Amino acid sequence: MLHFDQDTIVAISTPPGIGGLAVIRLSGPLALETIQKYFSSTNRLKPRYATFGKLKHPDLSEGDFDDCVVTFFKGPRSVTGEDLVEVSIHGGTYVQQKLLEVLLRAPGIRAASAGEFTFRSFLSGRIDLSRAEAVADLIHAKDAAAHKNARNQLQGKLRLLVDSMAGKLIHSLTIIEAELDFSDQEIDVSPPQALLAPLLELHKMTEALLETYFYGRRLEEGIRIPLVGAPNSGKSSLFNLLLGQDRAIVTPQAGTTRDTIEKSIIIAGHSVVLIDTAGIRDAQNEAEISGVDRSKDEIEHADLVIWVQAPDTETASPDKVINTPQITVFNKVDLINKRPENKDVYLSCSTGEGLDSLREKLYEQVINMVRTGVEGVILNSERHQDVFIRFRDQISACMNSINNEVGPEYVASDLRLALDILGEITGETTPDDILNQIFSGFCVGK
Ligand SMILES: Nc1nc2c(ncn2[C@@H]2O[C@H](COP(=O)(O)OP(=O)(O)OP(=O)(O)O)[C@@H](O)[C@H]2O)c(=O)[nH]1
Ligand SMILES: [Mg+2]
Repeated sequence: MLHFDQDTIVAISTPPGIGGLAVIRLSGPLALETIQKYFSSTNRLKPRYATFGKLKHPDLSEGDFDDCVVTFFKGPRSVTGEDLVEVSIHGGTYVQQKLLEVLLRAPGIRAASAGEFTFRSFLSGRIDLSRAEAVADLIHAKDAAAHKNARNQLQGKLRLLVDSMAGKLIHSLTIIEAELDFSDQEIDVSPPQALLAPLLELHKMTEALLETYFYGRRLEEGIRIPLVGAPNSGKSSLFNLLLGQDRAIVTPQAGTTRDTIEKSIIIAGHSVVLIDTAGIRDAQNEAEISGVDRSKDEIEHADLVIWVQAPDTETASPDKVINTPQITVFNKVDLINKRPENKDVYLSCSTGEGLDSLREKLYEQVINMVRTGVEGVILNSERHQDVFIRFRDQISACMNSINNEVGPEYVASDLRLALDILGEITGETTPDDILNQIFSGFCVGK
């Protein structure tokens, strides 16, 4: 639970466990005073200077318990907007715990909640909500594409886009309010119909933005590519080859794979989830029936399906026609002389023939899925999607009001509501419970 208070908070800001160095951060009015009780150095702590010294612990007979480097940032010129102290110490669990223990004993100091440092940055106006969320995305980014998207958002691209959309709404609002103010006077004001064109433009822009969400989710979760086909066609053999490790069990017996197995690889800078599945056939026993159901489920949720066929097996197909892009792979070409026509890739898992061609096709398909976004913005969070859906609907409501020639005061109130919805992206109008939910999703120390 996040607190709206002025307490000084402390937390370890590096992942738990033994590392090279650990950073412990203190933020709040007592940060400097508190660290000075336990830090000794020949140099004075100056803002924005790193100072080498020793840490003292009142309970330890040896006095010093670690060397450290302390950096002090005087508020408001710090990331939290408050006095902030960062202590770099050796990354051993004992050393970290000892320092934390002694700091938490100091009066007026409490342990930070998850995301509380970033929350304070937000409260002090150092970053808006969309940038705070990008911090979490950046930490979790698994590949170059997700990292680039998080960086764009962190650098404020979403904020800029929202500001420009809000600017357009405010312009419309000014026109309507002028009409309200001067409607009883002989002054020429624009009719509300003049607002339809800019509102339609905003509507289209929002639609385009919402269309990026599908790709944005793939950036977060990875592009899902199951290998499907009849039992024994060589799905698990291919899965292992693409991963470069013997992850799935391969045997000559049809029906070897029962449960789905997932593993991520990077293709064209994107995280791709490869899924080995049970061979599709009219299964007899319960375990295999469940396995086949799971295979069909994977086909439903796939972004791209690799269909594996082989000369010594039946050709499996799903119960219904699927619209998902597919690559048909004809495997075990080492066993035959004459190849069937119209397959995308002719492969032999035994000799490796055709593997490069399959890799090229996978690369092309992944590149095909890449979207550039609107002004560099790709929506990747459900919260943002929800806000923009409500925003789009509110813009429609504004246009309807104008078309139905309701009074300008109603149009103005519709426009204000749209503006409020947009403010939820940057945090200006975001309810407290949503803020809590967002920041508590961070780790402690961030
Ligand atoms: N000759 C030849 N044999 C292959 C090739 N690829 C796979 N096999 C063999 O075919 C058999 C089945 O391979 P798997 O990879 O287990 O097939 P699967 O599609 O995963 O089978 P299920 O899990 O039962 O659905 C094994 O004996 C493999 O060694 C190939 O390219 N050439
Ligand atoms: Mg298998």
